[in-house]
Amino acid sequence: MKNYDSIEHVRGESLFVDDQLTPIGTLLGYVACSPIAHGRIKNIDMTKALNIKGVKAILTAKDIPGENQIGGIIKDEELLADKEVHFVGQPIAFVVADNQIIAHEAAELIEYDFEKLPVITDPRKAAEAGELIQPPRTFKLGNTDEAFAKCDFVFEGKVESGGQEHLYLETQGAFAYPVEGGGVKIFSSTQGPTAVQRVTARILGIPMHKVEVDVLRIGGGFGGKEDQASPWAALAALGAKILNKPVKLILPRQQDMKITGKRHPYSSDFKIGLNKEGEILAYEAVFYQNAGAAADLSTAVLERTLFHCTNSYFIPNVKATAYCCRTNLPPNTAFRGFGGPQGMFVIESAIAKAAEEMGMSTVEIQKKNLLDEGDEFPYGQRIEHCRIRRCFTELEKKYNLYDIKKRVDDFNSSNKMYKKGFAVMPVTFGISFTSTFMNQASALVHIYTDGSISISTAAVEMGQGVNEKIRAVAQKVFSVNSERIKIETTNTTRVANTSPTAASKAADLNGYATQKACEILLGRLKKVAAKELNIEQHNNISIQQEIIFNKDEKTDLTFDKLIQIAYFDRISLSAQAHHATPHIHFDKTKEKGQPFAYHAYGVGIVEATVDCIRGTYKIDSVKVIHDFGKSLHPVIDKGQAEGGIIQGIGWMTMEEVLYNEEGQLLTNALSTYKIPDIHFSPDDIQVHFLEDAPNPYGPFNSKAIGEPPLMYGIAAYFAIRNAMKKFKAECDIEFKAPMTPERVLLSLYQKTTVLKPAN
Ligand code: MTE
Ligand code: LUZ
Ligand code: MOS
Repeated sequence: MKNYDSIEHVRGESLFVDDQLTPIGTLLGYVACSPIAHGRIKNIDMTKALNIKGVKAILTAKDIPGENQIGGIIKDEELLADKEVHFVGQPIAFVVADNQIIAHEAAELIEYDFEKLPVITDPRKAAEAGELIQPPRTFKLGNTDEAFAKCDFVFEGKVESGGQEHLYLETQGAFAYPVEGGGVKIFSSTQGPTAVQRVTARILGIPMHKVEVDVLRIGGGFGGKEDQASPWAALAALGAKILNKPVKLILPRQQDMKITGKRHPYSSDFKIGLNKEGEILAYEAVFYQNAGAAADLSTAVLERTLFHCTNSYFIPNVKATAYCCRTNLPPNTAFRGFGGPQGMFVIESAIAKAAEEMGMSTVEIQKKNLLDEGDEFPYGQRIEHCRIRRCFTELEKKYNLYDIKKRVDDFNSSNKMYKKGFAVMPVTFGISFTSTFMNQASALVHIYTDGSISISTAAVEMGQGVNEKIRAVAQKVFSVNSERIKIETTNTTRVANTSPTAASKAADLNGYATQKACEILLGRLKKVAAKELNIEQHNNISIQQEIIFNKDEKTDLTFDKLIQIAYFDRISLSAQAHHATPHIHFDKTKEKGQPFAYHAYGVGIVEATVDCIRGTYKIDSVKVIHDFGKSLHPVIDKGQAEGGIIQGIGWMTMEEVLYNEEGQLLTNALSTYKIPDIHFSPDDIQVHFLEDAPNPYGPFNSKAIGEPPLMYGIAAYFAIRNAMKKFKAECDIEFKAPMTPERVLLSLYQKTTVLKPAN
């Protein structure tokens, strides 16, 4: 169960964009960016910059031969700002020089004359000012007004969740060179090679077939390179095309942090109604999403917030409205969970508030309202193969919640200044791109005459192990040694019209396409073998570990020999196949449909200890039962769960993206933006696979894993909150994440100066 990539990573042998050998004469680029968040460009003076020796060109909007437009869903974003700038860090000019130091120096010498315009950074203020990227959307089930009137308890509240920096190890970048006929070849660190191809073709004013994009692997993406890798590739291509030279652009870390978008911060309101028993009868939520200065993927992210606004619960009466608010921040973008986590944090806050006010346990309310088979989501889909209760039950079997509570209570009664808390987080996450058309992929498989196999798909390897999963699929079909199988780079000339590697769907979509293509080849090979062995029924032929079998009898024929025979028989040893997820649809005019092929399920418990004098805390343990389906690669899947959990805990606790009122990013380095390191990570992370849980909608019964585990991290906020309540029961703690140590202290001590331990 080795993941071959990790061996090369450790040896430093894996290549990323900046490691690839480039021709002598390759030029380096640097992006000159807006220093202000909103204004009109009155003049750009490049005299001083152009005088620097080694500067080859400074390109602006006027140099773009095609359309100066990079917007994916909505065409509202320029590659290089022409007349106005809308956020600090918006690209205005592209400096190309002999090396990056010169390019950077020249960029600093460009002088701008702006007429400043008002800056909005707050999504609620943007909504008030009518700065909406699209009209608000509402998902509805039942009738909340009638239902609230019948509730024994109704609570309202406000919830805030912050942004999150992707912090992929490899920063954004691309290398491009001109090719014969006016085209370009691009090596990009992107999750979406086709997005890069489309945007570059538009910028250069050439057809897509003149742009070839190749991705070997990327050093992490986490959503940050689903759409936002395109501008850097387009700039490198623009430089290459205009100067007729190879051009490389790698964003330095601080610039990457400053100018690229992040997870969307949300500000939300909730209203929850329950009966005395703790059943949730009605729920309303209003989400204000901070989209930043352009749409990017915000409208799709917002939609997923609505899809996941009730998390793992069945609520008969729901009304959720979401606003996509335009502000003067860098356009925010996809980030693991894609708006789902933001929606789930709000319903979990509403439940926590209800539990606190009603004097019930949160877990009791959570459990009482879990989804059952056939329950309807506010978007019309009824849940099938629902495993959320099974996960809950299994978790309780493994870890007696009463024992945990007792242990925590015992600790709290014998400690004055340190307090412990725990929280449970169920996760139900819809699997499919919510834009139905994106749920397609294809694969191209070649078998060479020496029996080695080459597989190209749309999937981009970004550390999530998708290549190993595709290899596993091919190996299962052919029953040959895995060393025979090579997963090729992701390339738009070999595999066209690809969806980005995103939505946790890469292994599903590309796995199915690979399976199909391999089965086509296997079918041909069986016929060749039957002929060779003089057997009538080619259906009786199988390959078992490199040997050809007739029924259950071993023959003398090996895979190598069979390939040779097929070749001399002039049988094609190449196959291409396409896969599209069946039975999914969504009607945006009604906001109803069946957007997801299936759901991912799991339940986690997080325990934390808070130092109530210093405000610091430790996440003690994370215990999870997760439905992995029948895993294609348990080592990778477990790693995905652990990584996602820690990333989720980071979002909820220590990772704080701060902008000042002028829209300047204050947390633009690792000194000011803290992410969980190995010392912060819980010593005890136990991820268990839900047993006997094949998924009929995944290749070989496997299940998507990339994003769902991030949401267990939400329990970290509530574990810390619960510990704080043990220190000071009457403490008014905002539903505001991240719960940084500063926020812990401010919450505990803002209103009273006298220490009053709760027990
Ligand atoms: N794991 C690593 N190591 N690096 C990444 O960039 N991205 C995550 C997840 N796991 C990511 C990762 C995100 S946001 C997604 S959508 C999925 O991987 C995408 O890959 P998959 O579809 O193959 O699961
Ligand atoms: N990207 C996308 C995604 O374009 N559509 C989605 O539904 C999605 N979901 C999760 C992550 N990325
Ligand atoms: Mo992941 S946010 O779908 O790239």
